[in-house]
Amino acid sequence: MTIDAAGREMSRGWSAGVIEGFYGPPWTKAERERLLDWMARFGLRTYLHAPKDDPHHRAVWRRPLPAGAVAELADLVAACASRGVDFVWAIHPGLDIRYSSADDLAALLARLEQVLAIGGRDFALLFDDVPGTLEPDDARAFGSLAAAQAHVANRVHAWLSGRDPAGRLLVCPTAYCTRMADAGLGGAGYLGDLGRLLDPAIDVLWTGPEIISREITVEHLRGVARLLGRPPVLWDNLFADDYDAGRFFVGPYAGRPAGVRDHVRGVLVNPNNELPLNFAPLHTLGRFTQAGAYFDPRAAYLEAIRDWLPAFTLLPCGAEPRPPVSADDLVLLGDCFYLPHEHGALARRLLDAAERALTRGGDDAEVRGTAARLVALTNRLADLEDRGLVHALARRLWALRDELTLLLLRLDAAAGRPRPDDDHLPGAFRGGFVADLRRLLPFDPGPSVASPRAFRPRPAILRPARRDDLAGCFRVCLETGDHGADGTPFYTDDPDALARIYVGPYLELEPDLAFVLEDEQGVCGYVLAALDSRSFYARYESEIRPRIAAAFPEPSGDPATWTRAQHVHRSYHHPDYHCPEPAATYPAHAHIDLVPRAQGRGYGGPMMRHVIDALARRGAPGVHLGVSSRNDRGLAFYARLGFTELERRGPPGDQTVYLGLRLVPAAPGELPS
Ligand code: GDL
Repeated sequence: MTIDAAGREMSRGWSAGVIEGFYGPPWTKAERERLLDWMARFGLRTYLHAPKDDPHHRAVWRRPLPAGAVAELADLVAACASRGVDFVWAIHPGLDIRYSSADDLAALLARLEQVLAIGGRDFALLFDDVPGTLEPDDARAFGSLAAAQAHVANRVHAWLSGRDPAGRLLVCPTAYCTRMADAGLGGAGYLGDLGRLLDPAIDVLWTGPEIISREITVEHLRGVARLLGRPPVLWDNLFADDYDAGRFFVGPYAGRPAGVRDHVRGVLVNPNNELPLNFAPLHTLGRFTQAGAYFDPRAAYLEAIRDWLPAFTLLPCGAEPRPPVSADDLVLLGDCFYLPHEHGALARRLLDAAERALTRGGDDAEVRGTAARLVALTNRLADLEDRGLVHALARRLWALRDELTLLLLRLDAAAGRPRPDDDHLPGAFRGGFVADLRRLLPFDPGPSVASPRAFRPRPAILRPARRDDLAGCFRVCLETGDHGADGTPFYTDDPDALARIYVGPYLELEPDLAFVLEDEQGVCGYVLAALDSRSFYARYESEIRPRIAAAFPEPSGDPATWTRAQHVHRSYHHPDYHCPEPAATYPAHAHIDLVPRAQGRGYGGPMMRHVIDALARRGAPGVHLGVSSRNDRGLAFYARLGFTELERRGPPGDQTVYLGLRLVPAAPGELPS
């Protein structure tokens, strides 16, 4: 593992941190200092300097750094050192290097010499976004791009080691994600050859299955490590926004289970071009590095937003006092600019409601309320004290406000109240050549993105849960969250609400008693258990509940107006740890959920028997579980497995029936319970 609980580096790995590796204006000195302050605060301790559009990094890499640039870099090296952040200096020679040229190698080393002289120790050679083929003289000398790049990198590394044995070198390959490798970029066998030829002490950067990877799994990283002969250092573009001028990303570091940390030599994120918008992404990355076995991105996001709130202080302007920006406002806004492949829960809910209102008519009060609140918020945000933040947000908020205003006008028109003051004028609104091209080229991502895995029908298998099953199990919990039916429509404001108590704690505290059912589409069920309910609840109380209660405040106001998620949030604050009597006889408990496609196929019985066997093997004398008194099928199912009723709780007609099963024969003379 390369990142320990305090986010520090271990072995020769790289601690988590930031790559300034995007296209667009490089950050200024002041912005970098702010970044480093945040990094030190969040426990992120590597800064990789690789601004694509700094000419000294890429376009004119052969020329010696001018004195002004050296002085700026020296300040940056010192700024990193004063905050305990490792400075890594990158050069990007790949656009026109001749790999066999002694002059080009000398030019590279001369640059490194300049950076060593001002205190730099760690370096990166970047070959991303460069031609995947060789010029004829290099092809003759090396035969393959991999051999050519390995030659240069190994020479640089050997030279560096001679200067400072502790200095480290990172290389970014030309095929730096699975999609590029699969497309044959760099030639057949490029990555395998590079992994074989590169000195084992050189680390390799990798962006995941894609350039912008929605998910990076442990399984994926295992494959990459096999190919490269070493675990990669993630160059994570999750928050990069240089490729889309209309967006930015302030959602949480997500789609990477905590277990990923054990399969990389470092996690570096290449974030939003606009430095002020990186607070929450980096805050959550810090939490990811420090989390235990399970990381809850939404909770980390809510915490980051609360910490970010002071940056949203309004200027004291105007006669009327204006309401301050609240954490709820900021969550709503952040949900509209969440992650590349995912809207935040509130934005998704607004979109769903808008679609319903526009296509089916009916009650549009919720849409109007949320849209109007966002429009008012975008107006208020022009008056922040932090002008850098205003300027970073301005153009995207303008676009958001325009579209929301159009939405409100369309709803008015649908309700028979067309408004003459619509200023969405063709040519000005959504105009321009690029917009016309977009209209000409409707873009359908198609099945390869929507369902990347080819359909291979096979029966589901039951296997021990792994750390990276968390997201799949959370999905199962949601899809069975409405008394066994799909709860998705009822938990749009917080889809993870139920799983945070019914799944997360079991995977975290009782991983050996957690089993998942997996079919060709992924996790489709689970059975989870606790060996000793009282000690399980005690650990939940001390290790987990404080975390989730802090992230999700107790809802206030009339409970009749709460969403279902809010009722669940209340239970974070008022837990029910009931254990049916005789508790000593039935100390274990278990529960099972199967999504509809896995129901009625005979999986439930074997799954329950499996967990019962596991509990018995670990010495549990008995197990209990709760079933709704209205769930006749469930009651019959457990009766067939040998469970008997222990007690009932709750109002008549809607009771929880507690059932128990003895796992060891009663000792002679013991009274039957
Ligand atoms: C890339 C570039 C990076 C850019 C990012 C997002 C790598 C290794 N290189 O391909 O500079 O910011 O995509 O557009 O990711």
